[in-house]
Amino acid sequence: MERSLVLIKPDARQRGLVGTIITRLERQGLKMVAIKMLHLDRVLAQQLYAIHRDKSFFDDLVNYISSTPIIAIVFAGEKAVEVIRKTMGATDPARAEAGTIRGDFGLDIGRNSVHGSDSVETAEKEVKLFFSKDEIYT
Ligand code: IDP
Ligand code: MG
Repeated sequence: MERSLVLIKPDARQRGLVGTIITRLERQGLKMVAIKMLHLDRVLAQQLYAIHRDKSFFDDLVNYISSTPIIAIVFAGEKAVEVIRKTMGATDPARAEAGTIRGDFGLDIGRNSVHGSDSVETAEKEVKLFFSKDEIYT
């Protein structure tokens, strides 16, 4: 079964949107197989966003995601990566469609409420960054 990593970012957790976001994803038929709350250290934040290392917004991104605790979740399901990306909506909340998580709850491009892996390959890497094998249920 395909798996993907979802992070509920500081802005959404602080505003009490954790349950709402999980519900929206579960309603797509995705099954939660692992979950934890954690305060990212800068090293893990830099690993997660390594692909953006050379971007102008990299430091802001790392500072933000490691600013206050987040929720990390592994969802499993058919085409999980694609289903999650669609449910999240476009990266910039101003461009994300109504009815998507970012469209409805995102504040700006940095504080856009959720992270979701962008490919099956990335998903497997990201899941391993956050969870050990024995923390993931089948
Ligand atoms: P994604 O989260 O939709 O996969 P990415 O391009 O992988 O988007 O970027 C990772 C995160 O970096 C985004 O979720 C967003 O919070 C932030 N980001 C992306 N582009 C910009 C930008 O142009 N300015 C500021 N932050 C950005
Ligand atoms: Mg991405």
